[in-house]
Amino acid sequence: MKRSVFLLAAVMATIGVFSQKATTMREAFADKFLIGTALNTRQVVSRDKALQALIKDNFSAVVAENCMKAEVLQPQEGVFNFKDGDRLCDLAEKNGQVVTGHCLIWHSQAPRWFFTDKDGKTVSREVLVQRMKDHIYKVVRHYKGRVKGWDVVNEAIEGNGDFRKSRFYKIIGPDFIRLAFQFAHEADPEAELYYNDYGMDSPGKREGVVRLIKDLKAHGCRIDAVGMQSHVGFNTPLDEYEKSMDTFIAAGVKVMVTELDLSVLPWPKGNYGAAVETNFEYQKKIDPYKDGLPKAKAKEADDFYIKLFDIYLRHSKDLTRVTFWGVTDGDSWKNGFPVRGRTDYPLAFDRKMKPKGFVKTIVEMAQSDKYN
Ligand code: 9MR
Repeated sequence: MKRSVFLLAAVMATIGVFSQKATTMREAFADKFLIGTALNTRQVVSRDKALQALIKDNFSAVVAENCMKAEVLQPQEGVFNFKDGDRLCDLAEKNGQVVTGHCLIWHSQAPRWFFTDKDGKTVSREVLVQRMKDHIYKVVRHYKGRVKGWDVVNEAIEGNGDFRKSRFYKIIGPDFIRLAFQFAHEADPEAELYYNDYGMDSPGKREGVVRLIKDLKAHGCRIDAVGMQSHVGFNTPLDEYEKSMDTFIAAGVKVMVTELDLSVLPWPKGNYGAAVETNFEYQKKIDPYKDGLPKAKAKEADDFYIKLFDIYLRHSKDLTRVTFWGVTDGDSWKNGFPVRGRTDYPLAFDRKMKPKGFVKTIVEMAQSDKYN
């Protein structure tokens, strides 16, 4: 009798009944960091069961690709449109996923009215500070308890470390950043607050961001994490990228990878405005994988992603989230930027919703003793 129980247990263990091996990113990274995706509204409301299962099974966190930006949330002064953001939160709550708010203050996709009065003249510092405050208060309070943390300010620093000369900067001065963090904290003292930017592998940007972290902390502002967007390419220097991650952590914040994607396409040089439409040869050269990604390129992308996740897993004590900027390749903004109408392959799932080769590898890596 005992022998047959033992045999049964051995058989069950062999077929995996007792084994705890995770098969999805969500399970595999559960005790490491949140693993997220950006969702557009079409995906949020989609009735495609396979897509909904993919979103739920693979990701523990979501962020709105566009519908929580100021232009959408407050298209006219005092007129708020929370519908799509609310739907994203509904889905996340149904799926047990953490929501990040993206983003409160950004020079791009800020509504025009923010900066001008009724006669079209540029507003004063006082007016813009008040508008910023009203926007942040209203939005952060609306999502209180539903959004874990906010990208408070997005992309305010140039590659050389200087402040971007945005309209917020020009009208208010560099303290617009501090004020935004202060207002967000007043509106929801529980919410985590992040500074988010791209091109974080550049030494100049790294130094500028560290100066900003120190300034915010010196003024008693809450800042929980720096978001490294991570729109990377094969030529992104990973040593510099990792150095930035280490430097931000040493400055006393957590880090998050907030908008991960890997473009496999050549970055066009010069202005392709008209040439793209008119010169077939030229267009072909910068859109080489329209009919599919050659195996060697797919392997190069897999290897690059594996190197990235090696960095992420080695930093999992201080890295709280890794979010892909989209679900499947077909939905990525990269197909339209910096040239419209190309075919890129930047994400974890292909156009048929199949996981890329690297996904299996990083799921295994997450569970290996190497990163414990
Ligand atoms: O992916 C977003 C795309 O659909 C929008 O058209 C674009 C508008 O500027 O914003 C994209 O998302 C950006 C994000 O909000 C901030 N970092 C850069 C992202 C890619 O441009």
